[in-house]
Amino acid sequence: MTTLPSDLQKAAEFIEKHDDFLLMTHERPDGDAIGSIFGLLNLLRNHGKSAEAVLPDEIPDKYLSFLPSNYRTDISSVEIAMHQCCIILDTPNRSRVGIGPGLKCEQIGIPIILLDHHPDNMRYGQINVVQPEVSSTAELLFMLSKELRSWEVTPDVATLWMLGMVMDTGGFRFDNTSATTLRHAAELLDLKADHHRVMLEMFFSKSLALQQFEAELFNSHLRTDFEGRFAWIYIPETLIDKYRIKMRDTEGLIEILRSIRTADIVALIQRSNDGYKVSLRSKDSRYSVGWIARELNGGGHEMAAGGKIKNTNFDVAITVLSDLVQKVLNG
Ligand SMILES: [Mn+2]
Repeated sequence: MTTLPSDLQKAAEFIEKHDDFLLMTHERPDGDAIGSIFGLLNLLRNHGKSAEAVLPDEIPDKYLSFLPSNYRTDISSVEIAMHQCCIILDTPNRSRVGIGPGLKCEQIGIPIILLDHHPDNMRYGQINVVQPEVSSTAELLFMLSKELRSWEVTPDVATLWMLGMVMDTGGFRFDNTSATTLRHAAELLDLKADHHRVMLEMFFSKSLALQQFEAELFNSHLRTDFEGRFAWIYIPETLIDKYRIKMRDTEGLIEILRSIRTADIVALIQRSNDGYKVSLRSKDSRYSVGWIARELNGGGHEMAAGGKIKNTNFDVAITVLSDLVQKVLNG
């Protein structure tokens, strides 16, 4: 009996047969995006393939020591066309691809391979490896590397994928941490991933200004509703200015909010051009923040998602959000 190759095997076969890759991920890249793209970049280059990564958005400070010196921050459609194919990582739909201003994902005229773990992935590639049961795209790439026969995963690659797994699982605390995730993490340690460095840089390297910003934010701006079941913070721009914080360096804030015992749903709200950007987390699979995010023209996972309220009136925006939250909490 012959079994059909899986999408992962198809992707591996495609990669083995091609020589020139362009790598992309989502805008405002997080730890999984960064670990995934640079781990794969190094893996491809280590095996004699030519590969480039493009990340137009600025990268949070805590990741800077993990970056290779040579990656692109912009690209033109002519330069895209010079590559054989494009691998897009951790990005559920075309509009979230970090391709830079003035270019659209639809203009990528070369074959696209998608590797992602978002359940709402739109499968906009020629080969779509979408596995929502996998903790992170970094873990999925490690699984891909096992399909690439005799391709060695070097310590630098293992460290970057460990970084992606650690950040998307919140240091193996979130419910996307399966027995398989931990086995894969153990295998990465066997491959000499620098776990200690990842943990030090991710969780024990906060700037004093950021710590003080967080303290004031939680003291003065934390609100709770519905008997504490909904905890939320609006981050005032004045506070960001006071502590000279860059918003891209506040990735872990929402996890502090999620650690409040009574909260089933938490939200972090920021002003954006035409309204408010909302990041959402749930602590219980009965309460889907994925649904709320989709109602707010966004998306993500069921327990971690984000959307946007297109109204510049703060009170109106908060009412829109809390009405949706109330619906979810009341089942
Ligand atoms: Mn991810």
